[in-house]
Amino acid sequence: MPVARPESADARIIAHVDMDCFYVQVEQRRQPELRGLPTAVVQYNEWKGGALIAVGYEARNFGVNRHMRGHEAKETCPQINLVQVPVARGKADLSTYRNAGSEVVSILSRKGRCERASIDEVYLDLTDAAKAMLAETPPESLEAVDEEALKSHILGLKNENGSDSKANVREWLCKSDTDHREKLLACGALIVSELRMQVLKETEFTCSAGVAHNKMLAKLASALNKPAQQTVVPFSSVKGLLESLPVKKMKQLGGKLGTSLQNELGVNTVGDLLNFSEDKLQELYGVNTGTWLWNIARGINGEEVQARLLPKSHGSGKSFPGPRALKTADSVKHWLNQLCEELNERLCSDLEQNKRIARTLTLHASAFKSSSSDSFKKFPSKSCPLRYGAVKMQEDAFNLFQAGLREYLGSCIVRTEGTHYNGWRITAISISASKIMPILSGTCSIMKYFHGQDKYVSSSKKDEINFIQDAPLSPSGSENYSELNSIEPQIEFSAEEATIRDSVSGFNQQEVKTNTRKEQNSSCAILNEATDSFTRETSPSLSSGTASCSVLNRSMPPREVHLDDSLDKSMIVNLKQQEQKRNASKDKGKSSILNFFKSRNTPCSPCTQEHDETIQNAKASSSLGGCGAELNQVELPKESFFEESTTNIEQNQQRREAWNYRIEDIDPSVIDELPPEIQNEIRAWVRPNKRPNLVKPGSIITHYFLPSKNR
Ligand code: DCP
Repeated sequence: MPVARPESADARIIAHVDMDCFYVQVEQRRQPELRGLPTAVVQYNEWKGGALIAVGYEARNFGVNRHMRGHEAKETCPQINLVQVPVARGKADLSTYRNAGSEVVSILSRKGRCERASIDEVYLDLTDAAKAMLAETPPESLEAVDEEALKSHILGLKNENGSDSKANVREWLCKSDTDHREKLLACGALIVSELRMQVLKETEFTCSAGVAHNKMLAKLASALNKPAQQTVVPFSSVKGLLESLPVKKMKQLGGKLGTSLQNELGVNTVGDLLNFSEDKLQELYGVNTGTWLWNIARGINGEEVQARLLPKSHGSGKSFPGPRALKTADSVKHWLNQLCEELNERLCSDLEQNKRIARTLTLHASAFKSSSSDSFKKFPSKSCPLRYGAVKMQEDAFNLFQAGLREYLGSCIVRTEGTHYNGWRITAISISASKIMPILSGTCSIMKYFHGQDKYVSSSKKDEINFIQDAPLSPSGSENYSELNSIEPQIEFSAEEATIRDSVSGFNQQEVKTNTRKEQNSSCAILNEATDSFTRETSPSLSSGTASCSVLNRSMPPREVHLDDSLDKSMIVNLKQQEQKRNASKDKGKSSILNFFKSRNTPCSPCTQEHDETIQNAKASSSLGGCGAELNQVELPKESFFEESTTNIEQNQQRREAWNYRIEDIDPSVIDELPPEIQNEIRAWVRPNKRPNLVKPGSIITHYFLPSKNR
């Protein structure tokens, strides 16, 4: 649902930059002989020449559009050049386009806060840059205005008969007797034209932009004049822009809400909304949506530009239209394997380059039942904690599929192996990795914090850094799956192949550049190869919402992350900073949690146990809940099944220490003393954990750590 956010009283200068026929430009850069010629990029599918996913402007002039297939495009424009999207694993490989998008982002982000909104579009908050320009070199002081800026479209600026439009634009940009907000907007226009020229110079790509006082208006404006142009929206032109704008064209009004406005209120343009009071809109659509509608009718939108250069999630998908629909579990498995391989590569690349890990794996599918009255029932999306490594991911993804299929089919018996046909068909399938966060935050941080950097920088040949993170849920038990309500599918399917459109996600900055797949897999696989005995488990009382902190928090094995040398270096810097912070706060609160942790080797509960060595022990530890120990135990890795070197064993010996404490012994008032990353973690411990019980005898731990599995 749209969220109404009040707009700040201070003027903001926001730009939306959108690449022109992006994939075509990328292909034309790769094959310069195509420049200036009608060109389109088609999906990997030979049926009727493949679906067009990007159409160059020269081809558009001949009437070619994105709804056509290759054959139709050829009929419409016989000289068109159709370039097939790169292919890997039998599906489209968009990494070239993602990387090209990253090149652009790295340039655009030089002037202000930058939010990468999709593979080829960004929002920029240029308020500070515009203010600085106004203070230092106001437009009216410029001797010459850049030619590109003079080509700007200023909404509402009328060209008097015969007057030179560039002269008009110059006058508008350099007006000295205008309102402060408009002056800032003029500065924004100058900055954006400069950035666009820089993008062209460094990447050879053209882009279009909208410059306005908020994101909504900037986005609308960027589409008004394409390609290679920019449009500015002064305050005085907002009403004119919105009054004739079809309501369905507005972001978030393309679906049911827009249809309802049309059918129930006769609202066809955004301007028509002005006929309704805020009260009325709230009465009809609820307080929040009502206010949001009232706001957008007036061009009000307080949404902030988020500082985000990296994707929120990664996705990989494929569609199987018509007769190509998947009918057997084996064929689903085959394709899931391909998708997981790709996803794993991208995650590994993200880990290496951006030091981020993803937490949640989600499966989406589209299906139909050939012989059922509810054949249009939606296939439920399923998610589980994400395990790195292609094989583990494949296993989890297939389990998610099975769980989804069970639910989708209801009482029907599901046959998941072999080729038995059960009357279901899968027409599209995708997996995505979300909840991506920097590796330094989250649960791993507390271990680093309390054990110091020396534990993490080994003297061995292969430097190691060990982090602890959440252990995965087993995807095999349906109680461990969560419905994916909060994660928007980030993948769109075009007619044939899955088209990962990367709206908000799916792109990956500087992805897969140097490393081979094998290397990536191996580095990432290690993420899962851990044997520590640390976890946080939720007791039944907590999961049912009781605010008790008396829980036995142990028994789930975390994962170790072994990272390469380059990461070691950045880690060392970070760890040093943490060390400094720690030293700085040493004298702070004698009664603090820090003091408590210092005595970590002293068991504080009769139920404290030495850490468990093996999976079996870890599994058994779940039963410790029965002793009522109410102990939270964090243990360091003792031994790795997979790291056999003497050095590693020695290191693990060193780490053979545990600190124990009772959750209830933590004085919440001292949590604020801790570094932010630790605070988050502790807070998560002392509040009811939503996660259901994780350890089920015979389920995930053994399953996950069996040495024979996936190594
Ligand atoms: N894309 C895709 N599948 C779709 C839509 C788009 O794979 N259904 C890809 C190809 C596009 C790129 O995303 O080049 C960006 O999409 P846009 O909607 O921004 O369209 P273009 O950049 O191609 O053209 P325009 O200049 O109109 O923005």
